[in-house]
Amino acid sequence: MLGLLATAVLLLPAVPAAATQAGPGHGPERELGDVIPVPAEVKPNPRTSFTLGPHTSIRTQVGSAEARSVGRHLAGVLRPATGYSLPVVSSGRGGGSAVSLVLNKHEPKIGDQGYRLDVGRSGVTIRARTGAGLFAGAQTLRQLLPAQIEADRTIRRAWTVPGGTIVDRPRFAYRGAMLDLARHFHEPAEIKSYIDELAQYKINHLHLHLTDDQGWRIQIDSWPKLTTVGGGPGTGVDGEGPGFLTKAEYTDLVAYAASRYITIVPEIDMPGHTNAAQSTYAELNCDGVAPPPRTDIEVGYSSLCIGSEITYRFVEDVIRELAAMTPGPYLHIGGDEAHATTDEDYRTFMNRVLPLVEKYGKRAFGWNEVARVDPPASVVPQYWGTTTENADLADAVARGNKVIMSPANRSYLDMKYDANTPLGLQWAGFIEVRDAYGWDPGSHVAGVGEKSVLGVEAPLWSETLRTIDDIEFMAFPRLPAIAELGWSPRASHDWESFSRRLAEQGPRWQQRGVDFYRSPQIVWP
Ligand code: TNX
Repeated sequence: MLGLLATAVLLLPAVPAAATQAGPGHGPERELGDVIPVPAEVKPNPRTSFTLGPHTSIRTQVGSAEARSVGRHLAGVLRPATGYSLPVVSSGRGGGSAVSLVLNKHEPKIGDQGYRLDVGRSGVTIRARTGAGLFAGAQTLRQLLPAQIEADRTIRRAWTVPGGTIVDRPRFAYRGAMLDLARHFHEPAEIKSYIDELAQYKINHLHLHLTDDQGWRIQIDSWPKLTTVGGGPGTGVDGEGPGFLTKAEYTDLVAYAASRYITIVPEIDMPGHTNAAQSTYAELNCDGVAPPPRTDIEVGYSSLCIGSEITYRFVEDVIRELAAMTPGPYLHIGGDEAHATTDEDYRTFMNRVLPLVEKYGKRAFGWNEVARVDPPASVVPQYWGTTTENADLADAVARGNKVIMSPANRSYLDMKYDANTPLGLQWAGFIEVRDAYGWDPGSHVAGVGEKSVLGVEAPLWSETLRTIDDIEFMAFPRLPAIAELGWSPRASHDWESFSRRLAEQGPRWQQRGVDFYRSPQIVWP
């Protein structure tokens, strides 16, 4: 009997029926639209699925450098997994199996950042009005391919994309993430690997918190000791290592991010959170005495000297140099937790500094406290509160300001998941993935409606974080939740659907070596 059974097993086809049904990945066959963020419109057509093969090429429009660079990026991520050569060729050269990238200024229904993706039997065509749109479509395509595509070429898989059409565009123009280099410096290579992850979820801004009480992490030529001292040894929390970005490193990061359609938003926090600068340059203090450097995690004790002209020379020098190396439109001036600055001084300071940002061609971001000074409508307050009412913010919106939503009890990636999370803080509460997903940026704060929201952001403060593994463990799986709130239409909001699609990201992170928290709220494959 036993022997017979064994024979029967041996006679079974090499690929068991169950596996055929299950398709290439784990679990059920991927459907068109099973990606994060979920696309705006999905029309599946099960009869036209496309399989990438050894003769597939990536075809880009003749003469379009943008389409070509997106094509090269796509080939770069798909070649190592498939082992296929996937040559990037100009359209018009031959027919056959292809992924085609087409720029068309008049493509309907997709806006400036969206795309249309058609999957037919002989290929995939991505159409967009801009390079950003093509890039977004390419990220969708990556997620529609089986998870193994990014790592394992020893297992033979069918690199199949489900058939049909996606028409997709973002709900909000700004989808951001933030890294805090001031509390612990993160190396350029770590920032780049985070950028690579962000891009896959259609995050298009990376805010860098470059200065704080502990450290100063960006080279400023006119005040060189900011980095040689303020970015020197022992300036991380608890006296950890040195670190700062040279101008060359910053410029290289800006370019790296831009090649993934991500804009860098640099922040210099002021008039509080300035101990690193004030302990380095005595003249930045009202009494002319430099305070000792600090690497504890207290907040709200430092303030630039509001009545002193040197303060504004310093601030203008920093803004001028930073603006000159920042091609993006935004420059963040902090403004949070200025508890050591009187309300009147805070107003005086902002009224002098906000015009400086404009003078150097940038639009100012500030933490939501900046709304208290009735800033011009061009200023963008970033909401980090934990309540759903904030009169100053609502008033700013009534005056015409646009805002960024990053409520600390929902989108702060440095909050612990639960009481057992080894890293992170908990002042805004625990944030499980369902909490991160379960809010609506377009109606979260009373009086701040959809039209006043420029976008969302997921900040990650680094008091307790050192390595890229630490960053990843806190960001995943919550970052994709914030990314979906920023991109996908409000009507698509659905925990069951999101959590199922999120589960599918687990094997992908594993294969890319990305650390993540195995939230018990998700049924991981
Ligand atoms: C509050 S959020 C801060 C930061 C801290 C963070 C820790 C904000 C604008 N200020 O200085 O790093 O909490 O979660």
